[in-house]
Amino acid sequence: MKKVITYGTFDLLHWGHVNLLKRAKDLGDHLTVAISTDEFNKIKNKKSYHSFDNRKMILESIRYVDKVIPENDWEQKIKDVIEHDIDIFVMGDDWKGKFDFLKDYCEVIYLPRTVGISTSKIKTDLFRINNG
Ligand code: C2G
Repeated sequence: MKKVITYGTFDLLHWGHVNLLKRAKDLGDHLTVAISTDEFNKIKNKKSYHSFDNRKMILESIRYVDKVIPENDWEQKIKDVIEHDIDIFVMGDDWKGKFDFLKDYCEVIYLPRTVGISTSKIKTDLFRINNG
Protein backbone atom coordinates (compact mmCIF):
# COMPACT_ATOMS: atom_id res chain seq x y z
CA MET A 1 0.00 0.00 0.00
CA LYS A 2 1.51 3.33 -1.09
CA LYS A 3 1.12 5.92 1.70
CA VAL A 4 1.12 9.68 1.09
CA ILE A 5 1.41 12.53 3.62
CA THR A 6 0.86 16.27 3.39
CA TYR A 7 0.86 19.16 5.90
CA GLY A 8 -1.07 22.37 6.29
CA THR A 9 -3.48 24.61 8.16
CA PHE A 10 -6.42 23.98 5.80
CA ASP A 11 -8.46 26.87 7.22
CA LEU A 12 -11.71 27.89 5.48
CA LEU A 13 -11.32 24.79 3.33
CA HIS A 14 -11.61 25.74 -0.36
CA TRP A 15 -11.30 24.18 -3.80
CA GLY A 16 -7.55 24.85 -3.92
CA HIS A 17 -7.11 22.69 -0.83
CA VAL A 18 -9.41 19.98 -2.18
CA ASN A 19 -7.50 20.01 -5.49
CA LEU A 20 -4.26 19.43 -3.56
CA LEU A 21 -5.76 16.66 -1.43
CA LYS A 22 -7.21 14.91 -4.50
CA ARG A 23 -3.91 14.99 -6.40
CA ALA A 24 -2.03 13.85 -3.29
CA LYS A 25 -4.37 10.89 -2.82
CA ASP A 26 -4.12 10.02 -6.53
CA LEU A 27 -0.36 9.48 -6.02
CA GLY A 28 -0.97 6.49 -3.74
CA ASP A 29 -3.55 4.44 -1.84
CA HIS A 30 -3.69 6.18 1.54
CA LEU A 31 -3.44 9.88 2.46
CA THR A 32 -2.46 11.18 5.88
CA VAL A 33 -2.91 14.91 6.51
CA ALA A 34 -0.95 16.56 9.32
CA ILE A 35 -3.04 19.60 10.23
CA SER A 36 -1.43 22.52 12.05
CA THR A 37 -2.53 22.95 15.66
CA ASP A 38 -3.63 26.40 16.81
CA GLU A 39 -0.37 26.65 18.77
CA PHE A 40 1.73 25.80 15.69
CA ASN A 41 -0.27 28.32 13.65
CA LYS A 42 0.96 30.98 16.11
CA ILE A 43 4.53 29.88 15.30
CA LYS A 44 3.64 30.14 11.59
CA ASN A 45 2.13 33.57 12.25
CA LYS A 46 -1.18 32.28 10.95
CA LYS A 47 -4.48 32.95 12.69
CA SER A 48 -7.07 30.45 11.52
CA TYR A 49 -10.80 31.18 11.61
CA HIS A 50 -11.76 27.60 12.53
CA SER A 51 -10.29 25.89 15.58
CA PHE A 52 -7.99 22.86 15.25
CA ASP A 53 -10.83 20.50 16.23
CA ASN A 54 -13.18 21.94 13.61
CA ARG A 55 -10.52 22.05 10.87
CA LYS A 56 -9.69 18.42 11.72
CA MET A 57 -13.34 17.36 11.62
CA ILE A 58 -13.85 19.03 8.23
CA LEU A 59 -10.72 17.38 6.77
CA GLU A 60 -11.82 13.96 8.06
CA SER A 61 -15.03 14.36 6.04
CA ILE A 62 -13.10 14.73 2.76
CA ARG A 63 -13.24 11.56 0.67
CA TYR A 64 -9.52 11.83 -0.27
CA VAL A 65 -8.35 11.94 3.36
CA ASP A 66 -7.77 8.67 5.23
CA LYS A 67 -6.09 9.88 8.42
CA VAL A 68 -5.60 13.25 10.13
CA ILE A 69 -2.79 13.82 12.64
CA PRO A 70 -1.72 17.04 14.43
CA GLU A 71 1.18 19.13 13.17
CA ASN A 72 2.74 20.61 16.31
CA ASP A 73 6.10 21.87 15.04
CA TRP A 74 8.55 22.14 12.11
CA GLU A 75 10.64 19.21 13.41
CA GLN A 76 8.20 16.30 13.27
CA LYS A 77 8.22 15.44 9.56
CA ILE A 78 11.04 12.85 9.54
CA LYS A 79 9.54 11.10 12.57
CA ASP A 80 6.08 11.18 10.95
CA VAL A 81 7.40 9.70 7.69
CA ILE A 82 9.13 6.88 9.55
CA GLU A 83 6.38 6.17 12.09
CA HIS A 84 3.56 6.26 9.54
CA ASP A 85 5.56 4.28 6.97
CA ILE A 86 5.13 7.04 4.37
CA ASP A 87 6.26 6.57 0.74
CA ILE A 88 5.48 10.02 -0.66
CA PHE A 89 5.56 13.51 0.90
CA VAL A 90 3.49 16.08 -1.02
CA MET A 91 3.20 19.88 -0.71
CA GLY A 92 2.05 22.73 -2.91
CA ASP A 93 4.96 24.22 -4.87
CA ASP A 94 4.95 27.43 -2.82
CA TRP A 95 7.08 25.18 -0.60
CA LYS A 96 9.28 23.93 -3.46
CA GLY A 97 12.67 22.85 -2.17
CA LYS A 98 11.90 23.57 1.49
CA PHE A 99 11.43 19.92 2.45
CA ASP A 100 14.04 18.25 0.21
CA PHE A 101 15.76 16.89 3.36
CA LEU A 102 12.94 14.33 3.40
CA LYS A 103 14.32 12.79 0.17
CA ASP A 104 16.48 10.51 2.36
CA TYR A 105 13.28 9.02 3.79
CA CYS A 106 10.61 9.15 1.06
CA GLU A 107 9.72 10.59 -2.33
CA VAL A 108 9.17 14.39 -2.20
CA ILE A 109 6.67 15.90 -4.64
CA TYR A 110 5.68 19.57 -4.96
CA LEU A 111 2.41 20.04 -6.83
CA PRO A 112 1.42 23.28 -8.61
CA ARG A 113 -0.74 25.48 -6.42
CA THR A 114 -4.30 26.12 -7.62
CA VAL A 115 -4.38 29.66 -8.99
CA GLY A 116 -7.13 32.12 -8.02
CA ILE A 117 -8.03 31.00 -4.52
CA SER A 118 -6.49 31.16 -1.06
CA THR A 119 -7.70 31.54 2.51
CA SER A 120 -6.32 35.09 2.64
CA LYS A 121 -8.11 35.96 -0.63
CA ILE A 122 -11.39 34.75 0.89
CA LYS A 123 -10.84 36.95 3.96
CA THR A 124 -9.91 40.01 1.86
CA ASP A 125 -12.84 39.57 -0.53
CA LEU A 126 -15.29 39.14 2.35
CA PHE A 127 -13.92 42.25 4.04
CA ARG A 128 -14.45 44.24 0.82
CA ILE A 129 -17.98 42.87 0.33
CA ASN A 130 -18.96 43.74 3.88
CA ASN A 131 -17.33 47.16 3.90
CA GLY A 132 -18.63 48.55 0.61
N1 C2G B 1 -2.64 25.05 -1.65
C1 C2G B 1 -2.77 24.91 -3.04
N2 C2G B 1 -3.44 25.84 -3.74
C2 C2G B 1 -4.00 26.91 -3.12
C3 C2G B 1 -3.89 27.06 -1.72
C4 C2G B 1 -3.20 26.10 -0.99
O1 C2G B 1 -2.26 23.93 -3.61
N3 C2G B 1 -4.66 27.83 -3.87
C5 C2G B 1 -1.90 24.03 -0.91
C6 C2G B 1 -0.66 24.58 -0.23
O2 C2G B 1 0.42 24.65 -1.16
C7 C2G B 1 -0.42 23.52 0.86
C8 C2G B 1 -1.85 23.07 1.21
O3 C2G B 1 -2.70 23.51 0.13
O4 C2G B 1 0.30 22.41 0.32
C9 C2G B 1 -2.35 23.66 2.51
O5 C2G B 1 -2.24 25.06 2.43
P1 C2G B 1 -2.16 25.89 3.82
O6 C2G B 1 -3.25 25.47 4.71
O7 C2G B 1 -1.97 27.34 3.47
O8 C2G B 1 -0.81 25.32 4.42
P2 C2G B 1 0.48 26.12 4.93
O9 C2G B 1 0.09 27.19 5.86
O10 C2G B 1 1.27 26.42 3.72
O11 C2G B 1 1.18 25.01 5.86
O12 C2G B 1 4.60 22.21 7.47
C10 C2G B 1 3.98 22.77 6.34
C11 C2G B 1 2.97 23.82 6.72
O13 C2G B 1 2.09 23.37 7.74
C12 C2G B 1 2.20 24.22 5.48
